Amino acid sequence: MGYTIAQKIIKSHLISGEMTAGKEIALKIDQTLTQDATGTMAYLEFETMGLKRVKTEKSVAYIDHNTLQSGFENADDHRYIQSVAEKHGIYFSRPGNGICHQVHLERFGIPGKTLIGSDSHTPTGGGIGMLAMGAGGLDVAVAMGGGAYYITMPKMYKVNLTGKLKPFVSAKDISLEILRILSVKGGVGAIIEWGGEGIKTLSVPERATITNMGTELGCTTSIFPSDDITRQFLKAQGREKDFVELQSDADAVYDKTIEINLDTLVPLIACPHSPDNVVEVSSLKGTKVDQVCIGSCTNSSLLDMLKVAALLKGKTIKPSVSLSVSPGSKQVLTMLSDCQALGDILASGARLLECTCGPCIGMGFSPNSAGVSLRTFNRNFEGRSGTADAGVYLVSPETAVAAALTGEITDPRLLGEMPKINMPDSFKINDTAVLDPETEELCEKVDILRGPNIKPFPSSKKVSDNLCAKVSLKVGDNITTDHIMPAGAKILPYRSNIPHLSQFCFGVCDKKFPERAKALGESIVVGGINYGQGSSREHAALVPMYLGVRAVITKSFARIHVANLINAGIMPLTFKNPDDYEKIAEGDSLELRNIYESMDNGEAVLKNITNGEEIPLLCEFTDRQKSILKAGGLLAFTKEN
Ligand code: MIC
Ligand code: SF4
Repeated sequence: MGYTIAQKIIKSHLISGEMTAGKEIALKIDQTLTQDATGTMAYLEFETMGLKRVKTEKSVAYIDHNTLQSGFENADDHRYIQSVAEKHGIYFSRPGNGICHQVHLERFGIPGKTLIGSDSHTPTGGGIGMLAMGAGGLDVAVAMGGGAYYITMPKMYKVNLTGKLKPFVSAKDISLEILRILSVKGGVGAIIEWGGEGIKTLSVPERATITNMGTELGCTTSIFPSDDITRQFLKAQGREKDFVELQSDADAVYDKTIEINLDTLVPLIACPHSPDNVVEVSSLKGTKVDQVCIGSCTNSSLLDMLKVAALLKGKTIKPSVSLSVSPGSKQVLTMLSDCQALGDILASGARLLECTCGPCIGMGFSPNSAGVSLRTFNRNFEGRSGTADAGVYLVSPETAVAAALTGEITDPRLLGEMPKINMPDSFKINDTAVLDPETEELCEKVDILRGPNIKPFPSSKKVSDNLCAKVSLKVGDNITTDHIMPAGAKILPYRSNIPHLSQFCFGVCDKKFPERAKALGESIVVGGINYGQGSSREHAALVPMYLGVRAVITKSFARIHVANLINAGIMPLTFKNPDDYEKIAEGDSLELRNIYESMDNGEAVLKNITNGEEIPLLCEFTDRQKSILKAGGLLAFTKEN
């Protein structure tokens, strides 16, 4: 039996475990990336390991999220990360150099290598055939220290593309179509390989849009073959030497195959508040639009920006619309400016934002109250934009421009003729905004610069054999980490200050949660399907841990979050019968006895003291996970070992 592309990379990086779907495997990690919103915590964790240098082939620290320096906090965190990077052998991408995923694709990604990043959109690297996965900061810290990355061996899905996209239909519409087909939980436990004749019509930036947004399917990662198109891209980036060809074997076996015919695809749009709430753009024709944002790690490549510039050229946006454009990297911005395309964008009335995440994470440019915002981004979770009652829609750059020009949701095919855009034969290369680390001989001399915003890491507790606690919160299906630990310009600067962050925990669901959880001392949270989807932020586990949450019981979990809970020493448990979710109410007292024995059996019986119900739960953990929980989290476990 042959191998899929992902299986080939896994096989060549396997440290331990069996390559059978559902079993735990340990992988050697070649590259890591961090961004600043998760990086400060990741480097604090790395520092506790007491290592002199990172042990990866390449580790890069990006500053791209917390760039709105409205106080000392973000600036202090940037300096901290810069000094840690310099000291410990990590490349440092300065603020303004671009969004981590875009820059990593341009300058560092290598087909066939493994990459983990403390950001859920790390799978962007799958656009050039990397096995690239999002992870919690602590897992990235361990990988920087040379430790393995543990995942559950995924199932293999294949998406076969046939045909060719019609004008005004683009890669983003392919992403939205697969979300429409599979939903935000349809990829959990799987790696999605993209193939078929249709991929030959897709450039690397288009492929990267698709692997980027694959994250929204909940999958472990997404990957394209590394072929001639990949070679061309790397050559244009002056990195042809990094090219290796990667294809799946003809007799590779997939657990599921999905067919998409590009010829019949039309412009799509994801409605509030979920990326899988997808309909045809034409069905919302005439809906008034207040704001349009173009950029984010999904659609900020040079190709995207050139399209936008060509469509805006010589036109003026509607006075009722506020349009922002954030190029993905300094390279993109420089090339846009060199070819005058930037002038066309600005002349249309657009506002140019920095080459950062910006509005995508609520870092400025929040919509007006009850505003309708069309964004080329990947997430439209409730409240994420920074305006609680805004309606955020996800669209392609083409649909975004159509809305900016007409002031309403408009099928971009009505814009006339699509200008022809070509990928350049060579990109403009200037890596001055990437700082090399200090040499091994001199690194001792580098001082770490710590600001007052960095507060001590909260200590976790060991999982004890018995737990008796009240339910501090009961939530529904598809709760995102943006619900658990919201982001935005006001909160993000405190990512290295868990006590401060804790005031906002579960703010989207119930503002009284922090107070209640604190008063209870220890408590349990109950959730529905796909709990913890979205961002990789380990803060969505560390903050509940700080507030005394000892266990989370759900119908199912998202991959990165469940790992973060275990790393924080919080027990993730699932209902054996999902309907039993109804047998627990907020405020109920729950009891779990003989937890250690239950962990060994994989099953536990939960007693609801309040109503007398006995509820069977699954507590299936690997030996490693059991030891981490018993030690009180991965940091404590790593120190013990
Ligand atoms: C996001 O898109 O939600 C983020 C902000 O990039 C997060 C990381 C974070 O919360 O810092 C992610 O995707 O993991
Ligand atoms: Fe940044 Fe948005 Fe991409 Fe997250 S999804 S990395 S916030 S651009």
